[in-house]
Amino acid sequence: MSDHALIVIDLQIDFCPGGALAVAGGDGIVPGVNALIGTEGGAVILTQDWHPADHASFASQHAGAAPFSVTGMPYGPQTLWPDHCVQGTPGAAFHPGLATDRADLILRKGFRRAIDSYSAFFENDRTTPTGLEGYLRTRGITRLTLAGLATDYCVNFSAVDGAHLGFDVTVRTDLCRAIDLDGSLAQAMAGMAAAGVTLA
Ligand code: VGL
Ligand code: ZN
Repeated sequence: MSDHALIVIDLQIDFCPGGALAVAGGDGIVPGVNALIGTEGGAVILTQDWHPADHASFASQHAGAAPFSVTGMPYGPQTLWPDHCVQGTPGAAFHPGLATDRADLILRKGFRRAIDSYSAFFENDRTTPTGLEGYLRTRGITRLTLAGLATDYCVNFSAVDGAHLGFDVTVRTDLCRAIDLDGSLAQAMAGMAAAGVTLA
């Protein structure tokens, strides 16, 4: 039994060039991620950002608000995004080149209208669990390798939460790409390092 999981974060069409919330070079990591999926012996988990069309993280739901501005939510500040990864739309699908067949688990997140979910472990109120921790613990998994999109949002929040929960977390920064809003990438790298995440 392996104690390792590879977690591929949000490698979806909307986060790749041409998508609704495109991350520069997002599609460029697909071959490397597929190589990892093929060589890692343990669990393979894919996360999928999966929002209802009226999700509260969309700028379109806030009169006069511009995408990439910040608003106050009951749980704290929330960046407002262009509509993206709407449930069942082509943009919410995994990148067509991603080797999804080998995945043990596909974990969807961000499906509650009123709350965003960057982390694969907790929603943005930082307390509502996704269930991933229980899945990993009941499988005896203690070591995590993360890759995917975006380095400074969903990868970052997942990595830091994983480390705080006591998992041994490595982020393959060569197999991640960032949005980088107002220094968010530098902040994310410092935050992950401070949390004890190995940046490879
Ligand atoms: C993400 C912003 C909004 C991500 C998801 O996958 O990093 N970023 N939704
Ligand atoms: Zn999202």
